[in-house]
Amino acid sequence: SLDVVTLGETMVLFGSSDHASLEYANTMQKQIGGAESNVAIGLARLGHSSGWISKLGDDPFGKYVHKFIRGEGVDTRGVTYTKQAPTGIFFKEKLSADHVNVYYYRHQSAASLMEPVDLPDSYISSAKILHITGITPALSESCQDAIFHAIHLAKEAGRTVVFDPNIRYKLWGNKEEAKQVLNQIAELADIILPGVDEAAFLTGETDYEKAAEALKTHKGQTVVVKLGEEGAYYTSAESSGIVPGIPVKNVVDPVGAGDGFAAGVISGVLDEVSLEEAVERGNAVGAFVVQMNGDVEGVPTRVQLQSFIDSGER
Ligand code: CKP
Ligand code: MG
Repeated sequence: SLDVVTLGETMVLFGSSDHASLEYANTMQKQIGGAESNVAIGLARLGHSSGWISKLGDDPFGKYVHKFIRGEGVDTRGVTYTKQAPTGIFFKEKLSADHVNVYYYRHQSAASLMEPVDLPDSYISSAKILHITGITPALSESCQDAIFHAIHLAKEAGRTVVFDPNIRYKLWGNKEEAKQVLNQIAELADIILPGVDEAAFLTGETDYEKAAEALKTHKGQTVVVKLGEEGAYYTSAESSGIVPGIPVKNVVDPVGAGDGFAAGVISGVLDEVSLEEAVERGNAVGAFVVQMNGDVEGVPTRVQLQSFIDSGER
């Protein structure tokens, strides 16, 4: 059985290396992006076993996504194909290093057709950790059902559920629905990893310590609020505190930082280090990701991460 299983949509990503609006960009690079596979790849590079479940279109892009993820050492036995819909794609518009827009072409994509019967039940329930994000339930009704089914399987088996709200307003019909569904998932999760704005949106509390408290609806839950450059605030039944961010000399592409952070935290949880140390690892992986073009290319290997932490060089 695997350390971590995750499920979600991964798309082909077209990004321009020019700092220009897509209206004027002339060349595009073909890469991939998807929060859940970013995490699975991150974990694989850090030496853990991870599996990614999804549905791809029976098209060249589907095969490209599949091969890329499998090539990173992620288990893809839970991937299925459909002829009913294409693999989703999206475009990344980089106006400056920290001003990035994304444009999705994923409505009614192959992954949006995922439903509970597609899920390999014992594959999910046997993994130590289930990682999910708030993107998947925004894709379709059936994807929302699939997420709740997966959570149910993991909980029945006594596994740990890690939830990154990853709120994508472009995908949700309305904000109220997003708030309601994402809070419902948060209540079921053991570890919740919101960004500071997401925590405020979900709870109505702008103070992140209060928001983190409000997200803890039952004993034993851990909340880690990502504070961007400032680092992260963590709180559990045992401890609370801030782990300062790692200043980065040259931010090239911020997309994927949250997923790198999640991979780092989960890696720490698997290694049974303290929560503080797990959050430090999350910050470090996030710092790597933003220094490289692409959503997942910058994730370090275990060796790179260790020498970065040891060198104290930031
Ligand atoms: O929160 P992050 O910047 O780490 O998430 C980035 C990913 O799945 C990206 O790879 C993209 O494909 C997505 O989030 C998304 O659907 O927006
Ligand atoms: Mg995120």
